[in-house]
This record gives sequence, structure tokens and C-alpha cells, in this order.
Amino acid sequence: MFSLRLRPWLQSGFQVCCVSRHSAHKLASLHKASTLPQKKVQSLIYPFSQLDAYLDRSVDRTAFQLFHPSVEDVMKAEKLFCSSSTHKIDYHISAERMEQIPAMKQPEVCFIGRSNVGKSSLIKALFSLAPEVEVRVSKTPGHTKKMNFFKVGKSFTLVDMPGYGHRAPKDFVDMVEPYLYARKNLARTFLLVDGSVGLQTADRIALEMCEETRRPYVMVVTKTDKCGRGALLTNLLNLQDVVKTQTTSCFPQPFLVSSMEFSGIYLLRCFIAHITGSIRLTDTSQS
Ligand SMILES: Nc1nc2c(ncn2[C@@H]2O[C@H](COP(=O)(O)OP(=O)(O)O)[C@@H](O)[C@H]2O)c(=O)[nH]1
Ligand SMILES: [Mg+2]
Repeated sequence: MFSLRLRPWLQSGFQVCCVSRHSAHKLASLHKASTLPQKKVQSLIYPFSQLDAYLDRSVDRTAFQLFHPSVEDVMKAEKLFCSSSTHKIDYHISAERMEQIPAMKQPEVCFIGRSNVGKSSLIKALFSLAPEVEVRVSKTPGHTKKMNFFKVGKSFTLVDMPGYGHRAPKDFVDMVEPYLYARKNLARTFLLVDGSVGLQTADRIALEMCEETRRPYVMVVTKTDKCGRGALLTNLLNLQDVVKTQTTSCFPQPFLVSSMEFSGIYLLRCFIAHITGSIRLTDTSQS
């Protein structure tokens, strides 16, 4: 089913046009990735498809594929992540306190998670079609000490939050928590957990805090390239169980991403475009 839908789009010359002095990652655009074998392309777009075959038949797959846009929609969303003279993607401001952040009209999405979970790397991958946008990726935990705001044209703002946990609990209490409670235009929070180590105590605390705010949030499972399939599946099913039994504001579908291998990046772009009202999905049926 996938092949019938994917190939015509990828071969039709439908291209996302990005003009940049900096060179983009070779997988930044789905169109470029399409030169890879079909199965690989499918797992890059829909990472769950790669795990599906290894799950017991008794496991309910519905929650893993709630958001399953067509390739056409994924392509449409990709355009939004390209900078142009009329649609500038750029670093906007940094702030250490809520009072320092100006009110903004456009919807906002923020990325939270433990230090080193891969927040900045994920944002860098999302913005890889605009490689001139500077997103700092740290080698040492706790690098991001400020809330960093990035504007995506007039469509939405994306916020890289300071990490919590190791060496940075204060930043979290001082910045992240007040932001999650008070930010009016916050459309979605993305809570990142490291797929190679599974849910940690600090992740559970963040999850509880997200629940307390009662604002919609989504789990993103990072670094899916880093561990074996068995460990990833165990961590994913454990997380899924927690989401199902202990949350009310969490979107039931966890998003699987590898910023290193680019899997899940296209789907996440499409989800962000969708929930910020930046694109209208043409087809939400299974592809
Ligand atoms: N293998 C692998 N490593 C990653 C991935 N994403 C981030 N990393 C590494 O994890 C470390 C922390 O990443 P960073 O994005 O700075 O985390 P942050 O503190 O949450 O912003 C860096 O050394 C990254 O290179 C990924 O998808 N796969
Ligand atoms: Mg960071």
C-alpha cells in the first residue's frame, strides 16, 4: 500500500525548494531520502513500521498509528520547514524568566526533557532544511540554560527548553514549570525520553508535572538508533503502558525519532505543522 502511494509523489518532481549558503544534511529532505531503498524510506517516514513485525500479535497497534498522514501531507509539511524571503526560519530570542518572553500571537510548541536526551539535536534535525539556523548541540549535559525561541515564519514558534535532572533541577523549576503553566499560546509540549535507556525517575517527574498542568503533551522517544531493537521495544511498550494507565493529557501515540539517522523527523514535522494549524491534512486514512 505504501509503495503505491509513495513512489508517484517522490518521482513526480515534487520538490521542496530551499535556498541556503549552508549545505543541508543528505536526509534533511524526504525527496532526497527517496533515493534509498523503499523499505528504508518507509521506516524513515513511519518508524513504527520497522518495529511492527516484531510485536506480538496480541499487542494493540492502534495507539502507535493514530497520526499516520499520507506521504503527500508529509511533503506538504516539509515546505513549512524551508526558509525563504517570505517565510523566514530564524533564532528569535533567549530568555531565563517568563517575564523576559514577549507575548506572541502564533502558536508555540516546546521541547522538554532531561539534559542530554537529545532536544537540541532533534530541533536541529527538524530545522535541517534551514541549516543556517543555529541550534547549539552540547557535548556536556546541562548545556542549554536558557529557553531558546525559534520563529518559523508567521506559522509558529518552537522553543528549546533547558534540560532537567542532572545538574539542572533549578532551571527546570525556575523556567520550564512556570512556562508550561502560564504560556498562553502554547499549543503542544513535546516531552522527550531516551529510547535507549527507557523511562527514568526524572522523566516520570516531568510526566507528572505535564499531567498537573493539564495541557496537551506528546511523548517523543529519542535516540532510537542507539540500542538494539529488543531493548527499544521493551522501553517503548513500558512507556506506552504508562501513557495508557497513568496519563490523561498525553497523546496516546509516542513519536519515535533518531536525529542521527533522521527517522521519524518527517512525521514529526508533519505533526507539528498539523497541530499548529499550519497545514490542513488532505488524507488522514491509513497509507
Ligand atoms: N546516537 C544518537 N545520539 C544522539 C541523538 N540525538 C542526540 N544525540 C547525542 O546526545 C547528546 C546530547 O544531545 P543534545 O541534543 O545536546 O541533548 P539536549 O541536552 O537534550 O539538548 C549529544 O552528544 C548528541 O550527539 C540520536 O538520535 N542518536
Ligand atoms: Mg540542548
